[in-house]
Amino acid sequence: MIDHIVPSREIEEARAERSPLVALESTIITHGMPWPQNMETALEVEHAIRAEGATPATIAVIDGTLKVGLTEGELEGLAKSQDVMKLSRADLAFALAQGRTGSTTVAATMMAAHAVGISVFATGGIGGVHRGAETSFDISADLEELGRTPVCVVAAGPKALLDIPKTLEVLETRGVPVIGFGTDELPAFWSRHSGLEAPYRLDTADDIARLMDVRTRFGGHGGILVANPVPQEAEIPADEMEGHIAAALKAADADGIHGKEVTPFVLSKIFELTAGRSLKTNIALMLNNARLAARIAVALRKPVTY
Ligand code: PSU
Ligand code: MN
Repeated sequence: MIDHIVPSREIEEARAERSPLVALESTIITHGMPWPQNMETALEVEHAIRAEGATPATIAVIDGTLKVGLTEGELEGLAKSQDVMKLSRADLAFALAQGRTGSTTVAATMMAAHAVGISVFATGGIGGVHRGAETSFDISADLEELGRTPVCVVAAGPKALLDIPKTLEVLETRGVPVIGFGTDELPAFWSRHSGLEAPYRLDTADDIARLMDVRTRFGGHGGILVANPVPQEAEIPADEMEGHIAAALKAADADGIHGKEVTPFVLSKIFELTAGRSLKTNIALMLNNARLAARIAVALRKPVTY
């Protein structure tokens, strides 16, 4: 894969200086948020990471090249496009081989980040086990990737449209530590509460860096999921969200939506049903995750003490 990756000059310099880097995905830009909020958020997120002393590395495939670190023009091209591919592990090589343009999901972003030595990544919410997976078998490749690729993913929990208990079970099976950041409860993306206990709790970026350092000493280890609750003032309570989620899932079913289209469809339906409030929450949690990821990346560059 490394032959197909082109890091930007800024990313090359940051790597040479061993300065802290944070990977960012692009599916949230192309399939997760509408224009122009997607572009505004992408820029704000990069700014928030710089303000913490780290360098943002947004990842996407542009005309068959896997780019790490995008120009503002490239970001805008993606944010405005209607027809770019959504690339997970199964799609990445195809897009590169065919010279296509596409955004990377959590899974594909983890692959690219790891290939260039970036070990911290901020997203909104990871994919997981969909409700009804016992018949549809729809389980996001994000979980498989967390099980195999050593990158720390900072998210506001699994997206609440999923089956969260089953998602936690699969993460445990795949050997992925799930850490509630500053909370005993697993957050549920738009809401701070899921009613489920987080397997572990840590309260500082240094603690997360120490966990990553210890895990690096294991052979063949995968990723870590840091579940960072949405800020209180931006949250939509879980009982309120549940009605919107049920309605959006019903609409997806009625429209025959399946496979990789489910998540983008449901997110945009929920945006309509909440009259845009879900998007404000998504933006707030994304910024919150970017800041924490940057702090972890900075903490990783300090000597670890035991
Ligand atoms: N976080 C968001 N919005 C998103 C996503 C994450 O706030 O749209 C994207 C990520 O790229 C994640 C994908 O990998 O949704 C999950 O898609 P699927 O369920 O098809 O695996
Ligand atoms: Mn799926």
